[in-house]
Amino acid sequence: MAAYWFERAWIDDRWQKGVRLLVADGRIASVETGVATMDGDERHRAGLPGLCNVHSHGFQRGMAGLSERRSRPDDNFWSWREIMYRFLDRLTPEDVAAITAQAYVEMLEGGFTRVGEFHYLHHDPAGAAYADPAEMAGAIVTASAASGIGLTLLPVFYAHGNFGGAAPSPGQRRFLCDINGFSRLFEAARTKLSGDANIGVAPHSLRAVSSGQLAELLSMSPTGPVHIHAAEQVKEVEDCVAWSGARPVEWLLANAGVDARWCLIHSTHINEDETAALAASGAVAGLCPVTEANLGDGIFPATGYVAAGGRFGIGTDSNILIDAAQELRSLEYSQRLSQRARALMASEEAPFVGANLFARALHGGARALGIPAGLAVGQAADFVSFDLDHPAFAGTDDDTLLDRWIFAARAGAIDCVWRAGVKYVEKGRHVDAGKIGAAYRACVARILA
Ligand code: NGQ
Ligand code: ZN
Repeated sequence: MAAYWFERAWIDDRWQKGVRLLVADGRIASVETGVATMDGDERHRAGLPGLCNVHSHGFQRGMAGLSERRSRPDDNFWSWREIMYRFLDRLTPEDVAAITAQAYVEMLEGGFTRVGEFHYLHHDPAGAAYADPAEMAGAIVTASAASGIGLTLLPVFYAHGNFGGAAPSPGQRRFLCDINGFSRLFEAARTKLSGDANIGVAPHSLRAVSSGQLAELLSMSPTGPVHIHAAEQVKEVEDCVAWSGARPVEWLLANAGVDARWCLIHSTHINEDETAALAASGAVAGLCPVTEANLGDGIFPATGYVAAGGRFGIGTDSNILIDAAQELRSLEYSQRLSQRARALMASEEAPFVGANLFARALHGGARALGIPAGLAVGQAADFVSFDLDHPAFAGTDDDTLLDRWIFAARAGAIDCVWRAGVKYVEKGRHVDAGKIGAAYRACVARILA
């Protein structure tokens, strides 16, 4: 049994003073508030639950910064995707494990304690299944174990190149399954999980999956999370309308039984009716503001969605830059830039933007990954401490603490990060950052040589 005492900790959606946590077997055994510290407690000044990263493609970390060069006058999401397909073309399971472990180290250092890995790079470079169909899923599990991060594995079903069952492109060959092949892959992946890892199903997008296949996938995983990319690009919305007469989120809400198990990744291009209906569905919008800016996707109507009662989680998606504070900051700034106003992701009852963003991402993220949220008895001991000596916290008070982290801290605000009761990050650095970083650098150097 380990004991931690915090001057203040984020319990039940607010800062509470004098918080003592007892941790046993990776879980929180007791939470006391308003208590004094005792001999033997490990003491910290501010503690908060780690966030869920609802959407990651781990391998894409290996190409971060390599697609920022203009190659044609109309560089866009689709030309970026070609670069991304060329990067993944020859990756081995060992490469995927090395790159993904680095991404997960950065996630822990950036305030995330669990990741939803939207995993679609399944097959060998020729597009043939490995002898173990879940070999690549095993690489993800290896990366999560090496870093310590919690894992929600989301094996992706991918069968078509566009709406209406269009043939896939050669660059997509490593992603493709039929339903039977996917069922074997899914079950083989499940057997690789341990601890509190869980699994969900991820139809890649309405571009890649037919409606019949979607129904089969849902029956394959009747209780876990369901994640799908939706309405990220305007062209995708137009193609969906041409195919079905409905927009992607509209189609899903009308035809797929979207409920609290679902996380609709991006949902960038939604009209007012879709905004209200998505909010009412109980599903989570999986927002990835840094990637969405990087790829030129557009701006999610977050203020209207939240006003309608909508839930969201945040994801690092392409892993171009991994940092929970940066995702939340980018979300607020996208709303400010488009509405030419300030302090938007807040309300009269919850006027501090940072606290409001954090609480919403905490709850929405946990729902999206199928786990309970926050620091409470029985839950995984996944928490973060701040270094209150960081200049951004000067003269801090509880109300503005999260605003200072999200808007003003650059780097260095996070001191320690515990995951399942193990301290993986100390003074802002992962305990195995040296070893995992060296393997990562060698891997990427080899790929780029
Ligand atoms: C992905 N990523 O699957 O990695 C996608 C691009 C697609 C993002 N959307 C490919 N950020 O959507 O077809
Ligand atoms: Zn994605």
